[in-house]
Amino acid sequence: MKFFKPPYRSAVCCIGLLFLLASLPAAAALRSVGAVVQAIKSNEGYDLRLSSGALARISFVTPDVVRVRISPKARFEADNSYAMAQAPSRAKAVMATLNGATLELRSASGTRVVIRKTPELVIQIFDAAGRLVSADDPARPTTFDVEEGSFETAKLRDDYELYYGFGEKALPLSRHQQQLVMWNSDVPDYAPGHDPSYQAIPFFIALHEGRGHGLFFNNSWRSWFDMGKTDPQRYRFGSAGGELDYFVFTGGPERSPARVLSDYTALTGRGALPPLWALGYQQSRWSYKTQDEVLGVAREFRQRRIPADVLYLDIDHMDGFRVFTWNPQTFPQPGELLITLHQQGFRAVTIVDPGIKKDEGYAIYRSGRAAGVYMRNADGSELNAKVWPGVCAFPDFTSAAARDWFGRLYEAPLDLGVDGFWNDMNEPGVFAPDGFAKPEISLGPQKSFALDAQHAGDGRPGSHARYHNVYGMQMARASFEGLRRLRPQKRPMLLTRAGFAGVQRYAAVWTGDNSATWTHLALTIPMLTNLSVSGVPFVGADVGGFMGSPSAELYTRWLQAAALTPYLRTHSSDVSAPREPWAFGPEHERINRQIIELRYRLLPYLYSLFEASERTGLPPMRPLWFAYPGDTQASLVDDQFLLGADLLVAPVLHEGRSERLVYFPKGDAWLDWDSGQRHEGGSFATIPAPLERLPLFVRVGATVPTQAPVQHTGEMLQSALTLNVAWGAAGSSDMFQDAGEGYGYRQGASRTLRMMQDAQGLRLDIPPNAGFQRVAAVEFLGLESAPARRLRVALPDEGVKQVRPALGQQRPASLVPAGVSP
Ligand code: MIG
Repeated sequence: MKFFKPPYRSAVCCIGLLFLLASLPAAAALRSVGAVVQAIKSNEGYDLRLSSGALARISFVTPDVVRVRISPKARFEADNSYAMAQAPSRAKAVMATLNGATLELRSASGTRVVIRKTPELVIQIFDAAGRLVSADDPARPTTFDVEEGSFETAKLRDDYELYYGFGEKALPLSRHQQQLVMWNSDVPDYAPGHDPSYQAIPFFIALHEGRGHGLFFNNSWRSWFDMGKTDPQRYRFGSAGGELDYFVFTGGPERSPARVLSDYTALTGRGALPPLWALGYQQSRWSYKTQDEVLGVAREFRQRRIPADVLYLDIDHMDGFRVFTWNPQTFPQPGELLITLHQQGFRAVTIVDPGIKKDEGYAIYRSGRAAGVYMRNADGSELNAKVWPGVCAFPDFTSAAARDWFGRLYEAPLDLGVDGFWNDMNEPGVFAPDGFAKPEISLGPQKSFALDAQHAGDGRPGSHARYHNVYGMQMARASFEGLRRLRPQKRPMLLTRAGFAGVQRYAAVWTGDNSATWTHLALTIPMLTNLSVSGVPFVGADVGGFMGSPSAELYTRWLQAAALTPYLRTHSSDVSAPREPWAFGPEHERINRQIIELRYRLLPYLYSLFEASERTGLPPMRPLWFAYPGDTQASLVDDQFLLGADLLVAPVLHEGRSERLVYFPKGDAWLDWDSGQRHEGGSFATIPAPLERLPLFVRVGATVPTQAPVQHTGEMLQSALTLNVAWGAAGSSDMFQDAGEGYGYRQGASRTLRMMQDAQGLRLDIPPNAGFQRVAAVEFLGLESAPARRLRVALPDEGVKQVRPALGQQRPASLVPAGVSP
């Protein structure tokens, strides 16, 4: 690594500094932090007084998580980050003076922060094994523009260090040599490479020589990162305002990406288990325009026996786009519509935008004004901007009173029977003053509130420049908390377009207005896996691409690629051709049905992953590098992903293909889900993939539950489970079951089955069945014997403790009942 080591190269540093100073206009108030003049123990950690007058505060959140804050005015705000799930914990640390020039802060685990005092503060972080994790660039000390409030800092990097995360970015898989801007933006029809996008999450996981670490920049202003683009020797980040406050996640002794993400989500929160139905197939369009049209779509799904759980009502269901109203002409009986949908096993999700039509005849507008919940301009007047309804006012979601007011509005649709909600336009996006004529405006930061608009900031009043990036997640919070209060027995199903670090506590996220192109299909994997490793587990992209109309082939391939992504919804724009799974002719309808059936077959597995995600912060959808950080070949694979630890998904992402190259990550062997054929880890293979086939592989040693196909999740209880054993290595898997709704599982109303494979066979630990889906069979994949690589063994009851696959012979496998020790 090119990281510096003592003795420090102060000459290089001074030249760097001179160069920096020389390049600045004389009047700029840019100031570097200076040398450490005094170290004082504070109740958070250690405070370092700096010669510039600034104050640095270094502390441990846990023994493996370091927090660094630097304030040019030597004043820190009390923690109020919207990102954090709660105030960060504190871990003990001991300060020692190494020599006159160096201090060292050490945690209980042996993680060390080495502080060089002169000529400029330089911070290096080492893991417990003494390996360098992160180091300030001595040539580019942290600098502040005291007048403007902006600042930046720089860290050394190695050419081979890769970066993942940063939320939702239409960028390549690894963000090395990329510049990224954190500014939530409504970017319809975004081109691949366009940045910023709908969701800024200033967190990344770095990967270098198989080891991970993470950094979270706790700042909601417009911030930026340059991950070695300007200069491959260093990465830099900074912000237009606020505090320099960041957390370095060392990854603990294991230095694994999983550990980094677990520590990051311990700080910013974890996505809660959604209701089971929210994992089913969902059908949307902008818009199903009448209640009869909606009923027609529902009927078609059931008649054609294409499984589906959810139908969406986009903005046209409203009366003149007034949120929480219904169009009396086109949706005259919404209550009856919802009853009929429920009878057919469907749930309904309606869209809710933040803009409240400024209309004296609209009770909700008047109520918000009376309650004083709307955003204000700098001069104190009500902030107004045009969106779908015309001129609107906007709740200030950084005010508890506004969130409470908004949350209560959900009572009416809940009473009618609406099951879930969809928060759109909450970057916030408003119509550009000149319409969509100028792309630089329609895709630019001007398409939002003025930077000097006022927010309450929950007791810390501030400008929109400060709170823009949290507006969307605070809207989702208002919705989520409202739903929790109104229906305490139900898990909210909420979808949001904008968000910030911590958005996972409130909502699922979709990647906005993508396009019906093959390029956009391929982009879904880097986008969704990077969102996943940014702490957001429930993610998806509009199937088929929102803008435009996909060919039959593109739609089918897209559905296939999305079938095993966490959130699965077909959605399209107001001018797209019809896009129901049957809209592309009978041959495609048959294949599309099979794809959705595969999703439903694997729902018990996917559901278990969500339950684990609530406990661990590990996302269901994972990039290969995340699970196999030591496998260099895996680090840039952007056209495959893992679903949990056990399934490898390799969709076809290009037109006209009937096969594709698949990489099998090192350290595990893999079985073809369909043929049972074995592939060794670290190898490539060309896999046949005609239109009807999704290349899917299961990790040898794992056991993956499946169910017989159902038409919707409401039928699952009647459908029995099969445990699919990927035969050939010791290993174990768990499966979680509960009621699929409500919070009983947090009080023990659940069970977790454990399936363990060893040379003897499959050992089963199946707790008593308190009304859950029954396990009816075990199926072994990957057997070498004739006549097939697959062997199905029916389980007479769940009391069976062990199943032996009877290797090498065709006789039935043997069962060992409960109570008989193997
Ligand atoms: O200005 O509600 O991304 O999913 O269909 C467009 C209409 C507003 C943007 C969302 C899209 C939705 C559409 N909305």
